[in-house]
Amino acid sequence: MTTNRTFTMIKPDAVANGHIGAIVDKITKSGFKIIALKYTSLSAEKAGQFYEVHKGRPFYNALVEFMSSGPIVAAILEKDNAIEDFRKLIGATDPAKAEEGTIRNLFAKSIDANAVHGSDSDENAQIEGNFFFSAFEKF
Ligand code: DGI
Repeated sequence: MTTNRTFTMIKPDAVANGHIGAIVDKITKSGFKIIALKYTSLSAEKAGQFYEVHKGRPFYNALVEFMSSGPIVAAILEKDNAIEDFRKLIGATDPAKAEEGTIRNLFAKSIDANAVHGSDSDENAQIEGNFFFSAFEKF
């Protein structure tokens, strides 16, 4: 099923560095509508579940530790072609390779702490949105 929604997190590095406002501004100015938004945090257990697909990869433990190191912002966003357009807006996983003007180019320092998450498929956007938000929180 194709949807026009994606899921994002502003990761602990970007929250700690005071970039929530600038990132949300960039997201909304790029045409994404905020459907749900939450300031929260992940326990190591929850972070491990969220990134279960990467279990066994060399960076998995560091990723789980980083993602549970401080508060995050979770959000569901809506726009035509949301998945692809949002991946373009955030830029490459490694900020050193992210195009100029992308969120990771502007706000991320390293591949480990890369400022934002963006779903990579409609199916994962649904799963990830449901991980953080109950049905009555999503309009
Ligand atoms: O969808 P992305 O966040 O761009 O990338 P992903 O879903 O493949 O990986 C999830 C996160 O895991 C990514 O944002 C940062 C981390 N990661 C992915 N590949 C590597 C990595 N971290 C390190 N140190 N090295 C990697 O190759």
